[in-house]
Amino acid sequence: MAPLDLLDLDVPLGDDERQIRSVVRRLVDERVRPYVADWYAEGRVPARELAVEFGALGLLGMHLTGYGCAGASATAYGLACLELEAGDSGVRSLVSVQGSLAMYAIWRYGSEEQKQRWLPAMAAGEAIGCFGLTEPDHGSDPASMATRARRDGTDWLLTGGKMWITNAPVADLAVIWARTEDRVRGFVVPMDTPGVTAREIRNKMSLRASATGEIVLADVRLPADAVLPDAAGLGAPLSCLTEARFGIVWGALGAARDCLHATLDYAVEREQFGRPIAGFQLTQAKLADMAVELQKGYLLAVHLGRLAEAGRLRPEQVSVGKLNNVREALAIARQCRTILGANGISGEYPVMRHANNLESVLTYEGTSEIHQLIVGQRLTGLSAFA
Ligand code: TGC
Ligand code: FAD
Repeated sequence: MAPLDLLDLDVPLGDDERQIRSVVRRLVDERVRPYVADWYAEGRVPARELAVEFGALGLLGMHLTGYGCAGASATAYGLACLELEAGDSGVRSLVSVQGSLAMYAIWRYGSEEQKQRWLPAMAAGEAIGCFGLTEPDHGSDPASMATRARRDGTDWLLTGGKMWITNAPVADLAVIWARTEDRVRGFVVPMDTPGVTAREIRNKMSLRASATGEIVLADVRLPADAVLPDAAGLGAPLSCLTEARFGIVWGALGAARDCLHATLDYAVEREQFGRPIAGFQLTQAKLADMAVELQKGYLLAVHLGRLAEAGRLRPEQVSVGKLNNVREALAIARQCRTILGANGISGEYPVMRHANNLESVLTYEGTSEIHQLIVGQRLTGLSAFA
């Protein structure tokens, strides 16, 4: 975190964790930072190239074991997410969706055959996955999904559609969640299966360095072994979300840190009324408050990481982290923008890009309201969802 590290936050980290962080930070400095403003402006990301490079470094499915995955600690995975998102939330999303959603679903719920077929290629970045839960009419409430899977002999027929799916336009496979006669089940769907189409969603004002798409499923015929055998019920996709939300708890801090770095540099250099704006008390109050929030968010993330490593992390604890860290990261990004004045809205600085990205991060993987309700349910024992 240095030079924003007021609390010696590295103390609880192991050598391997610091090393992974350094490697990812260097990768982001070399392969993301110099180009990302252009990708963002042009609304594109070289997903395939990046996936292969990330795969070579073991970043894809890095917290999973076997099948070519690195088997890193939860904290190491979190640190990698932080560094990736310091580059851009879209780049972290590419890695989250691949590792925590698509690969995790297959790793946790797939057959041995499915794992052998997909996971090594996905870990290497040679196959890109996406995760289709959200639908045009069902976002926060996936239990109401309209996508259906029905039996036709031994085959499955999939009908419906998924919306806002990260990586869909560039994916080789999708993990699609659909309602069968009795419960929600997951299917591994190669994107070249007849009846599957993916359309890129254009004109996004946020997460522009990320490919987002709509998937249409028109009577898609799948063999019997396309179903994830161990995924039965909505708990299966929701458990995948817990994995990805954990990465976001960390990632959001990276975007905030990058904003604060840029802003500190700027405030020290920029002079008004004959002195650096960093010397004004009002600016220092903003900087101090933001640095304090960043440190608190980091301590929370490390705590959740250690709970995960002890096998004790509960979904509502991840909600505490996602709710707090994304909300605070967005507040930091917006506050940083004020310190940059007019330059705050310029693409020459990363601040507005991060702020815009964090608007998506606030919404995806469970909106902040949904996480408030999850925490509220835990506190009161009462569900306020419906
Ligand atoms: P509910 O009755 O509460 O739960 C159904 C079953 O699931 C279990 N469960 C979980 N298990 C693991 N992890 C979790 N986080 C879980 N949450 C619930 C639960 O125990 C139950 O099990 P069982 O055995 O009793 O059946 O379900 P509900 O229908 O009332 O919904 C609860 C709610 C609203 C919290 C849930 O639907 C929700 O989280 N909604 C938000 C949807 C969401 O986050 N979508 C994200 C889509 S993916 C995405 O956005 C990717 S963005 C790209 C990127 O990550 O970078
Ligand atoms: P809605 O559910 O319609 O919510 C709209 C508003 O109503 C929100 O403020 C919400 O908090 C509020 N609200 C809803 N229900 C309640 C309630 N019970 N009480 C109080 N307030 C409520 N999905 C995937 O499956 N895979 C992906 O890869 C993926 N990638 C994404 C990438 C991007 C860039 C974005 C923006 C979204 C992505 N999503 C993905 C979808 C994302 O998960 C959903 O947008 C999110 O879950 C919210 O659903 P919604 O947009 O339909 O909003």
